[in-house]
Amino acid sequence: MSYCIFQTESGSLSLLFLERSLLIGFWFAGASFLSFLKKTYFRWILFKSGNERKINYSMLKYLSPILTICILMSINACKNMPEEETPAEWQPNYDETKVPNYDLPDLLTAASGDKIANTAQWEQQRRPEIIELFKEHVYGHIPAAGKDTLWWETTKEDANALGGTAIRKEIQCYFTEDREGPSMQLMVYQPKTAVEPVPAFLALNFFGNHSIHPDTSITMSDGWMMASEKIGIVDHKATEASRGARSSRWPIERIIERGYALAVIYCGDLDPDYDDGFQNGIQSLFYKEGQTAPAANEWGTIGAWSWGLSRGLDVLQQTPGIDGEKVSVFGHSRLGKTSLWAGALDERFALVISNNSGCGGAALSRRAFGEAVTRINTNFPHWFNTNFKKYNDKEGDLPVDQHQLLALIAPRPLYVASAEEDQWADPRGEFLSTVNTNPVYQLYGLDGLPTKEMPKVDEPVAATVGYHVRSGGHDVKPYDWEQYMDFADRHLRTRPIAD
Ligand code: GTR
Repeated sequence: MSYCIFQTESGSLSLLFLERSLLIGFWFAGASFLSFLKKTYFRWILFKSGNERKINYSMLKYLSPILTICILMSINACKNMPEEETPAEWQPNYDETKVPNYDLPDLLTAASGDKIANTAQWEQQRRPEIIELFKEHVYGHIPAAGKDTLWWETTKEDANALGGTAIRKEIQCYFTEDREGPSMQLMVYQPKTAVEPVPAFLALNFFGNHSIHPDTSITMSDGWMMASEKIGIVDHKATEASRGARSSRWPIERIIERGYALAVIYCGDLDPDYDDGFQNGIQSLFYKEGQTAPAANEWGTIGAWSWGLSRGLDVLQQTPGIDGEKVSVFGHSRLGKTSLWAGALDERFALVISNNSGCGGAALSRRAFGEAVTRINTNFPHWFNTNFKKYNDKEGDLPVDQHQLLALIAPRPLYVASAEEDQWADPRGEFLSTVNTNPVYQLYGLDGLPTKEMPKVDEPVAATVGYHVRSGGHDVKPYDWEQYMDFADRHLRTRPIAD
């Protein structure tokens, strides 16, 4: 993967000079040709009228000053050229020895310089301050204005899903009074035999709710989708081939067997994942009179997705059979960045899981290892707010780093997972960020992550904070889910599951 940024090497400058001189030369040649045509035309008119006289070609005497001006202008254009004009390759750094030296912003020192010594100070002073910084500089503020209407209806229910072991519901959640307005579909699988409300995992998915299981009775999502032949997306629309195309990431039968519910939402219902200037997502519901795009410090797509997760939680908390106090928020990759932000903002989430979330998720930005801020902002300008772009190639200037995002989840349980081959997401940066949350967990008298050493591959470590680096690449595997469910068992279950 490579892309161009621009640099000012002298070689590139001479090339640019040549290019601009040629261009100006072409303009001049064009102008001379037009002037020649004009003269020939007049000559013909004069000839026809019998008044031909000697034409004065003295214009040629202007040629040399014009050429000189052209060359001077060209030199000047190159001198004044903004720094970003000469293309060069951007290369990710995968070399630990080239990771810049950095100091992480201190979790327990407030902006005022006050030392945070107890949970009250953390909760009343430092935590809100850090949230504010993330809103202002990274994920954006959620506009206060807007119609925050939410109502829902169950549009489909299958009481015998998964061979009779589960109930499956499709719940349409509307954000305006009418059904034609923007809405999202929450699909819930819950164990059929549970005798009491069960804990649930809530997550966004990339390709529609129907992509997580091949069951043909699941309503196919008709929204815009990212192009993917492999998943069966044609012209940005789901086709029958996309049914269950992502089922390997969602071991639903196993989740049900272990006594959990699974609730999913297609992220594109909230904001389709492309840069359209925020016309088609839920952001427009929040625009003030005359506003056409979020302000520089307002939310982007990740902000909108995380807002949607909280609306999903609103609904789940009122869904019979679900224990609304025990909902874990889960997300992979860009949706892992989202689950972290949702979990940080919405303390009703009982447990937070980030799977391979990388840059802008669990990984420390200051390491600039693998995907870096400039790259993510260039490829996905709509994910974060506009202010975040100020930190392209300037991670050290960020007033926050990602360990602070993770620490906002304390004292609730947090699990971060990396994958060994997913160097793009910087597994080491994800681990360091996770372990650096410990001071806040310790304020609560809790063990955060019980190790300072990065654990070996496939050897999970966990106390109130859990971490593993799985063998293999960027993906969600049954192995990951087993760790998440073990972790949730430890933290959310007070008694054994009834059969
Ligand atoms: C990559 C992006 C990552 C990650 C990933 C994903 O292209 O660079 O930050 O989010 O996509 O979401 O699968």
